[in-house]
Amino acid sequence: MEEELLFRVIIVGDTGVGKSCVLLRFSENIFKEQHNVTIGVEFGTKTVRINDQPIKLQIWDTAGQESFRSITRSFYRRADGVLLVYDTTAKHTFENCEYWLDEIRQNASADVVLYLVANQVDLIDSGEAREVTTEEGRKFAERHQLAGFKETSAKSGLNVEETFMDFTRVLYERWKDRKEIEPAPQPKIELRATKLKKKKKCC
Ligand SMILES: Nc1nc2c(ncn2[C@@H]2O[C@H](COP(=O)(O)OP(=O)(O)OP(=O)(O)O)[C@@H](O)[C@H]2O)c(=O)[nH]1
Ligand SMILES: [Mg+2]
Repeated sequence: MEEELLFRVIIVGDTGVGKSCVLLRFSENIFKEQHNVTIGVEFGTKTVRINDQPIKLQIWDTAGQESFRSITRSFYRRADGVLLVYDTTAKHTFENCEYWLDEIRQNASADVVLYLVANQVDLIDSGEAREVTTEEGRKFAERHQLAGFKETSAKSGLNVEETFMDFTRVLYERWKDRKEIEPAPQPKIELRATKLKKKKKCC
């Protein structure tokens, strides 16, 4: 039985884009219609398997509201990955992704894995205007060399599981690559002072 790995993931993006709903859909497979503004940071976990390897995801769902930015900043440092979310039907939330990337780059570790999510795509099917095209999202992810991009709906569940699985796979591959590069710990060699015997003087 493989030992469980732990990856820390943080979800960021503007208020109302659906960060908490995406997490709730993934962790409990439910959807809430009302917007319960996240205060500070909330927390969820789920264990998944990649190639038979159990991986526990510790997921920090942050508040998009500006007044909580300093709390969010304190969570970047220990994150292995960041899920950056915008709302496909609200252009300003996509434009603000530049701001969120700056925040991440200034506060997270240099090798943090970034994944872009365009949420609320179900609204387009029910008649709401799309304000960000799939191509715009994809190009943004490419330009900034993000690990991946998906369009999701926390309401219908579209692509939510797939997003987390794909994201976890990237985190796992990176962990494996690193393990191979890092030299195996060397056995400790104890150095003991040994008394040198004085050579007998020759006659
Ligand atoms: N139709 C639709 N509505 C969604 C979707 N995701 C979230 N919502 C709605 O959008 C509103 C905001 O969702 P939240 O998940 O609370 O947003 P948030 O990003 O966590 O917001 P903050 O906690 O304030 O940062 C709620 O009314 C949700 O029901 C989705 O995929 N489709
Ligand atoms: Mg929230």
